[in-house]
Amino acid sequence: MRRQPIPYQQECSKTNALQLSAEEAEYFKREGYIVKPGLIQAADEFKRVIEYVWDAVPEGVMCRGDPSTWIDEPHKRWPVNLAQTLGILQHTGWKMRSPHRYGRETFILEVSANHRCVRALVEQFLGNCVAPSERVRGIYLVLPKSPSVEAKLGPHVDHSAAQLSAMVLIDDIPPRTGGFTVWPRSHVRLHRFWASRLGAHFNHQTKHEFDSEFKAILHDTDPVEFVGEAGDVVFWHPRLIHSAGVNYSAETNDPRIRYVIPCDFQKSGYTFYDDDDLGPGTKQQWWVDTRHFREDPAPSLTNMWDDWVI
Ligand SMILES: O=C(O)CCC(=O)C(=O)O
Ligand SMILES: [Fe+2]
Repeated sequence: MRRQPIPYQQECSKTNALQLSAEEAEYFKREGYIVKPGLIQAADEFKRVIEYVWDAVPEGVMCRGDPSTWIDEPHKRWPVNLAQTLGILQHTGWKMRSPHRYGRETFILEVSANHRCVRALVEQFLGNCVAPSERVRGIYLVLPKSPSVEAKLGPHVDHSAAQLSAMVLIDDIPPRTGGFTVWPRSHVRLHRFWASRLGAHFNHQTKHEFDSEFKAILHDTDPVEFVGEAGDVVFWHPRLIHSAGVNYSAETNDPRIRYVIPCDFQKSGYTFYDDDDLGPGTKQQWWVDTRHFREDPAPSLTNMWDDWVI
């Protein structure tokens, strides 16, 4: 039996939202995430983002005012030819993203990756040499699952080459409503099995050890599911095992959709290159704003936090 996710509860003392305290920095290093509640105060802009999402929904797929259309397998009505221009709707997950449009809009960047309060935090993790973001991954939705359908978490690691990632909550997310979910401490436990500190490739000589540690983590670690309110931001280490949550809200009298904007950050000044084999690049993982770089060293027992200012 897989462990059930525990809804996030604030674990660090309350601090000034714009400051990363020493306690929060230590917590982030150990657990792999911290939450900054209410970091982005932009209720009107968040409403606009959600309207923008609904304006893009293709005719006949689902209706904003009729939750039954979110639940009765709308992925089966999703026009296949829209995957490149509008993203895919797979089961209950719609990743609204595209190479040139969705995820690159100035108004989306301004309420997420490039918001001044997000940048203030990024600077306290990585220093002041992170270029403004050119894109976020997109707007990621989790629709309520039909009560008659089984759904499970999909724990995985990303191949993003990012140094720091963030999830911006665009709407309130109650428990069991699809909240982003992580396996705390997995970033540290898996660090040594990668080919480089941040790149997308596994070290193939230790791939079987990676796989058994991955399994052990799922077995011994309770996942944490981020619940919260619009404007909360979860900063997370991109090496964490994570998953979109399962949205059970169709089983309540308040079916609701989960909306988040995933963002990625890295320091500038390196020799960046596209990796067409495993991304990010124009062919693979194009939705990530970070790149591989030549100076990325092999992982060692001591180099996990080199380049960070925490
Ligand atoms: O939608 C989510 O909560 C998770 C998305 C995810 O796993 C990803 O962007 O790699
Ligand atoms: Fe992921």
